[in-house]
Amino acid sequence: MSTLKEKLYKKIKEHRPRTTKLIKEYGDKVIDQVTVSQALGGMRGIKSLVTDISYLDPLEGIRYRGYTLPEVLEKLPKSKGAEMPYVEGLYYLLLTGEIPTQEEVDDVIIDFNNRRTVPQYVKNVIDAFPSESHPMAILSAAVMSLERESLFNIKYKKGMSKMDYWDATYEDATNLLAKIPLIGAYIYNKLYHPEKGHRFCDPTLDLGANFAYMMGKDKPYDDVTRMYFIIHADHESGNVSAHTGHLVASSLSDVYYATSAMINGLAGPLHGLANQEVLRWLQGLRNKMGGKLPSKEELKKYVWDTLNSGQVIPGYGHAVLRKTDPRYSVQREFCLKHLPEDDLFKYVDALYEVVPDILREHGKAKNPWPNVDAQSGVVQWHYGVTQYDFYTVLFSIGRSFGVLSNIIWDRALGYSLERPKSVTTEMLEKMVGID
Ligand code: FAM
Repeated sequence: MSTLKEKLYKKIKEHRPRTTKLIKEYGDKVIDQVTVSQALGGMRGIKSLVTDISYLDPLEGIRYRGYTLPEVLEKLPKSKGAEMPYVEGLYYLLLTGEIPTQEEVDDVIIDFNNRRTVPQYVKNVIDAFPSESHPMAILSAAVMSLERESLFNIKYKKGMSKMDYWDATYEDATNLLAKIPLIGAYIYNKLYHPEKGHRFCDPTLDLGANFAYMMGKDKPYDDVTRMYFIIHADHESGNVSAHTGHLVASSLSDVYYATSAMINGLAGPLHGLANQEVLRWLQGLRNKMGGKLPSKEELKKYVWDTLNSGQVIPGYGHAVLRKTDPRYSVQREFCLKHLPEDDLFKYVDALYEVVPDILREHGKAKNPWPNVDAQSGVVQWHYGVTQYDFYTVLFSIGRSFGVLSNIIWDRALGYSLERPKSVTTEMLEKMVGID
């Protein structure tokens, strides 16, 4: 058993009694209530899920196992000369709650390298897609094609004990996480650079560096990759992608079904696809301005025109956050250091000065501040990944680390099949006294 898996099992055995005690001794305690607007409005903010992997505070932003993003980026081990930590180290932190040593990360890197060969039949599935297919549809199908490899399924059919579900789920999840960056790179090259063919992974490189290599991108794209996957990994359990993965897995569908479903949820323009919508919107602004930086008045007009046409401002607002997204700030720091003169970065920075006030004046958005998507595409564009339909594939790869870490723990703690209750409109009317 790898050191990560041993450490994880130790943590699972320590944690199980806490969950059991809560259910057995405090199961009837009320922790929240549900209003009509929540039942009819997307269950906003209803406290009805439990995860220890991450928590999202509306005013502080995300914490992974209690660490803020700047703390995660500062404390996790990095390869020599790298600015951003190993993604493998993040997996260790999300699963165990501990910052790994360099040796512990090295062990995970070797383990991932041993699991990352993508079978030819997956590549055949990807190649079978028409070239105008959306890369998210291809990614979702490619992940599904791997379902035949599920160890959980094989063991479940043989009568695996519930106490061992976590083990088979860990194996499936780690196998998939080792492969999904390579699947993403294969999709990129198939859709956008068929003339270049496909590179084989470099066994001497960690996940982030190898992804950059397979995408055909030079430094610092290895650090861009590590940063991107780390800041997109998890955002507590209630967002569409995280909750979909958790929900599907609650029926004991294996990680391949759950990850494919998660990807499908992330593909929505109000969720993960917003990062490509931001680029589309920025390109529209740049074309309108003929490439020159707009004045503050021209910028304000462009934002108001978008709102008055009934569209949202992509990259702004959030269902939980009520401040600037720390994931935006981390990327902005990177841009200030590496691409301060980038055209699109200047547009994003200029928008930061005008959009919040306009959204406040517009009077609808509860959160007028930028979210992760306002900045993420600009970094990719600068380093030559200009096909913004692909950006949500990058988001999906990062988010898989958080969603799969949660699913391993869901099975370890014996979380049940999810089954909230629905009511009819007529029942709601009676509850509130409408005759
Ligand atoms: N531009 C214009 N209107 C906005 C807005 C924005 N950026 N954000 C919210 N609103 C509107 C929203 O459409 C709603 O209007 P209606 O009452 O007419 O439906 C109203 O303000 C209240 O919405 P809210 O409660 O403030 O936000 P929600 O929790 O309903 O929605 C978002 C949250 C993220 C879906 C919403 O802010 C939005 O559509 N943002 C633009 C798309 C985007 O950037 N999505 C990515 C979110 C990111 F965190 C991610 O998941 N990757």
